[in-house]
Amino acid sequence: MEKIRKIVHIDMDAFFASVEERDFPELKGRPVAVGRSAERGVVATANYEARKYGVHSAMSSKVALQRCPHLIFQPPRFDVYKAVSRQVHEIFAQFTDLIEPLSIDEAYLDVTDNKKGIRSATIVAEEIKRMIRETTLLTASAGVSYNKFLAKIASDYDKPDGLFVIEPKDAVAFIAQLPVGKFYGIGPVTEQYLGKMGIRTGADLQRFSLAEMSNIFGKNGQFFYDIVRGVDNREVVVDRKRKSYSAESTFEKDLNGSFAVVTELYRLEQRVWNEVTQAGKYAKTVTLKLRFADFTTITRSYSSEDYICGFAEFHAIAKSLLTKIDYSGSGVRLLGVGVSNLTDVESECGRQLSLKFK
Ligand code: TTP
Ligand code: MG
Repeated sequence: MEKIRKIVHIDMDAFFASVEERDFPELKGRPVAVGRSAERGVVATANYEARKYGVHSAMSSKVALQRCPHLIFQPPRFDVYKAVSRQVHEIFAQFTDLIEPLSIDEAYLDVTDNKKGIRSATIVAEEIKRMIRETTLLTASAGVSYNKFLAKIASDYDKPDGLFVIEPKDAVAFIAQLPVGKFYGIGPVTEQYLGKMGIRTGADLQRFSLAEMSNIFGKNGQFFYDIVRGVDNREVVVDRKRKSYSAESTFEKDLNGSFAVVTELYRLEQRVWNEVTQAGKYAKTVTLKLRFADFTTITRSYSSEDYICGFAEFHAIAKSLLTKIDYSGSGVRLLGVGVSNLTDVESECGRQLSLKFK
């Protein structure tokens, strides 16, 4: 029989905002967003106080201020967040080498055979949380289960400062009561679409056959069929080198006209650029993706000779790619932008900027 794995998922709580509160104690108890309050600013994250007002990641700063007029904006300090992320990673490495980082503040750990010989994954998770608190003065939430899907859902279930365990025997019942929006890969648009068919919980999904799941989820039918039954055999993949960074949005109402499209594109560019900057990467290639109301999808790429180092250059490239696509006759259903061809090395970027964008 296959050995039951012990997977822990760790996710720092309101990460950037918690670091700001830690370093600026006068912020304690007040609603805080990390980001810029400028006209086109976007909230990177908000503390739990601000979330009570409906402020959340990726929201425009303007809307955030409408929802919470006394919101305090803190400019991001990526170097500090990266340093904390490294400290947390060093703690993980004391337990296992099977670490799969998902983002700056999240990782999966396979602790089945851990370095400290601790039998209980719950005790491993408690230890990690305690060490994170002592070393960084910050809290993390932990999820413990026998696969990645359930461990990630578990860490989200009891946030902040949570520890939630899903035992194999409880998995199917646990999944049954989950709202579909909590499933990996089901965003607000899909959630709404499923809701129209009366599919609201895991139990609703558990009733479908594999063929029916494939009708709903296309090529992901098998994946969803398995996970609603608590089956997820994906391994914890160590040091998966990211080859690209991208962000895309499907719109509830198709976008019409260049103003709307350029505005949304700018938002997506900011998300991508934040991620790339946080990861300390430089990119050469920019790719733009548009899907029209009739589902036709177009992608366009441009590769720069030098690594792109400024947001302005990235924005100029993305915008010039957009001008090559004629979307005047059709609504835009999905918009995406990404960068690839990455390096860690800071280069002499932008040398030829003035030549390229004259
Ligand atoms: P998350 O773990 O998604 O969020 P969080 O840690 O702020 O809050 P939670 O307690 O719910 O885990 O993201 C980690 C950090 O990544 C977050 O602090 C800021 C950054 N981030 C962005 O810059 N833009 C985004 O759209 C998101 C989702 C996160
Ligand atoms: Mg987090």
